[in-house]
Amino acid sequence: MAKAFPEGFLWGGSTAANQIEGAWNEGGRGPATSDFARLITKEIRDTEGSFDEHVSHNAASKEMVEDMKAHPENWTLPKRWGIDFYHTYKEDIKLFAEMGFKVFRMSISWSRIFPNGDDAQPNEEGLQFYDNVFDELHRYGIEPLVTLSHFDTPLHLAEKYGGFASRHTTDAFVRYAETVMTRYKGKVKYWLTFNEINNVLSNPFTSSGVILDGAPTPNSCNNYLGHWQLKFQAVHNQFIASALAVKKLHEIDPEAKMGNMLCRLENYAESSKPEDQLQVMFEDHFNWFFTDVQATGQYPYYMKRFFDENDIHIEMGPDDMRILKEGAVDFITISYYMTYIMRYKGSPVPQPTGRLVSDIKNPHLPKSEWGWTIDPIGFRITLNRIYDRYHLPIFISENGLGAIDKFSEDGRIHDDYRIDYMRAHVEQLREAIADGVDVFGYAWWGPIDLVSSGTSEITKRYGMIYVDQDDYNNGTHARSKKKSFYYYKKLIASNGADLENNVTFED
Ligand code: P53
Repeated sequence: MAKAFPEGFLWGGSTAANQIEGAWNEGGRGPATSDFARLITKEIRDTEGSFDEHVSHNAASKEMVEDMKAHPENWTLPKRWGIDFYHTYKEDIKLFAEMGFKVFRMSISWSRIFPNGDDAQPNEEGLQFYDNVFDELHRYGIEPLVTLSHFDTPLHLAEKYGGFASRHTTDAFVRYAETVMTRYKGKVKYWLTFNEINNVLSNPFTSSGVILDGAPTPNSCNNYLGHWQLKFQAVHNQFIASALAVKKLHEIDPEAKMGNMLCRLENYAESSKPEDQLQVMFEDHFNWFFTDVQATGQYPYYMKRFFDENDIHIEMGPDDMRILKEGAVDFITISYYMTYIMRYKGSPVPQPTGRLVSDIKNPHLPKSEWGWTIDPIGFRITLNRIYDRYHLPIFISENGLGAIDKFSEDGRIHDDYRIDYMRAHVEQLREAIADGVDVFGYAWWGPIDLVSSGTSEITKRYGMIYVDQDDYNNGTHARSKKKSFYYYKKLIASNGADLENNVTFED
């Protein structure tokens, strides 16, 4: 057996309200941007084409949202039903407890609390729902780690203000944050502001409620490049929202901690040409940027050139720099799925790609069925680089493998590929900790099958718990344990020491 992880290490799983809860129009909840993310199946990707293997979150134009509202019957919108966690949370949390979870990362659906985002009073039924969820978690000694905004801005704020393009949305967010941080004081110790805040560059609508003009192609947001002025303004307004939430949390509950959440893009040069390495530096900057601001409370030097050369002017309030400075986060969180390859684009002037999936493949690495490279060593590298840069404790808020699961003849899912992925990543996580990196928890993305963020498929399964439903919500919705369930349970019970895959369904 290998060495155990540090005592008290938080093993667990990670989800988002918009991908599990369903019940989109129950309990007083208002519509959110995620309710307008259409299903993008493999057939659609193959016939209509896509920018990446992964297609971005669609519904980027006013026209599309209007059409979805007027003719919902023409669209498949799976985030509206999720996996029905709104009704099954007790049963699902019981299964997490059986695996031995110490932490459950989840998000609050903003429009369950403020149905329009800017209502005079919060919706008590929504507040009560999360009280129930937190109480249920604590019954089993599971610590909730809660994201305030995970790709589900209230639709009303998107339509009225263009989401975070306007400072009105910042104000609405701060009120929402204050409401829930006060209500759940003592129940929630760990908070995150915005999920994968860098996603605004590729998916402005779902992540930030920014609606762009112009007609996107039907299968995806064709605006993932450009629109920098608008997107970086939205980013700035989110930074302010985040900083104010940090400050408020410290006032409300000095014991509680607030983290950031970055979709960490670790980049390798395609060759040993210095130009390719320069491109890595550019792309790195556009990824670090978000955490640089949230962790240090300052805009990094390298953005000035990009803003100047692209005529980007961020509108800032007189107190903004002070607010940022006072609102630096307490800890760092990342999602880590894959690494990327960079090739020089021929310009010495930095430009972000705005992509979340690299278009150049690494010949040395295997890929998932969705084309995401599998790179456990990259995980160790990225953890070292992050720690080296910020010297703050790190929590892994997402890591996982989306795959097609099939039942074997014994009626079970032997998902050894998922176990292999997890083992390899946890092994590298242990190496990073041995290197001296301060990591205090690891949350597997989608411990129970859920609706994919990027494509709204459930057939892109991440779970150790199988949910019997297809992309159109047909099925019994019954939960069953995959082989990885037993693996993770054993791994947690040994505090990370038992990495061998010798589990059976009888364990
Ligand atoms: P899905 C792109 C690339 C890496 C992570 O993603 C990403 C995305 C956006 O789709 O998002 C995070 O479901 C996100 C989760 C999401 C998960 O990764 O597209 O925080 O909401 O489900 C996996 O396979």
